[in-house]
Amino acid sequence: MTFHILTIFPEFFAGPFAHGVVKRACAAGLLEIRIHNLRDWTHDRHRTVDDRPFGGGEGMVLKPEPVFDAVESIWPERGPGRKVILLSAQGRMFDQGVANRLSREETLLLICGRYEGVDERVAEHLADEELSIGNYVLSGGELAAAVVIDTVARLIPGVLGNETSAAFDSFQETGHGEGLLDCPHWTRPAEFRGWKVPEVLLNGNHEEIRQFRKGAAREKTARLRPDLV
Ligand code: 9D3
Repeated sequence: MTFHILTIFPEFFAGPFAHGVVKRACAAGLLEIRIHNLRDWTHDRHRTVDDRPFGGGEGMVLKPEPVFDAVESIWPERGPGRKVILLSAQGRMFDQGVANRLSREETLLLICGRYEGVDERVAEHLADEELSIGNYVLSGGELAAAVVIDTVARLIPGVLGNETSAAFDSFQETGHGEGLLDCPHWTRPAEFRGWKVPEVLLNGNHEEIRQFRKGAAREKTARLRPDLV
């Protein structure tokens, strides 16, 4: 699977993709990430990508011309398996279900919004979809692009060494079903600063352990994420 990223901060992505699963997926040839500097599609001396909003108001708006020119030069032809996604605070919410759907695409081009926003003609006439990663204010779409790529990369067959892992739909597959949060985990030492690991996890009775984990997952979900029960 290939991701293109269109951004005014190409150097931002040196960090997020240089570790762990994403780095290994790229090294294995299962994932390709190509970063494009939006300013490469400007023509003036100052490489201008923004302008003042029509109608007045605070802040600047990303101009449409460099964005359209960039997408049309990266992809002279559009078509199935080539999806353009605008990352913006106004987008539809990204979640595990959206990630599963995107993981079935061949190639995605992520446009990172900046400033007060992006000229609406990009959302209306260039992007296939507009996505937000949550109800909070970021400074731009770069962090969101890294989140989307990290989440989708894990679902590409072979990336986690598990061909069937892309099949699930719930936001976390726990094996407990029910769409619960994962159960809590403990490791050694069995006692740390006086806090003991639940005895049942040490007794080797796998049916009892399974029951305990299911109950613990239910309890924690009800307490921290009542919206999921
Ligand atoms: C006065 C309204 N503005 C807030 C100061 C709106 C606004 C403009 C630009 C809010 C955020 C941004 C920049 N954010 C993104 O480009 C963005 C984003 C986000 O802010 N939250 C969640 N997901 C995303 S994806 C891109």
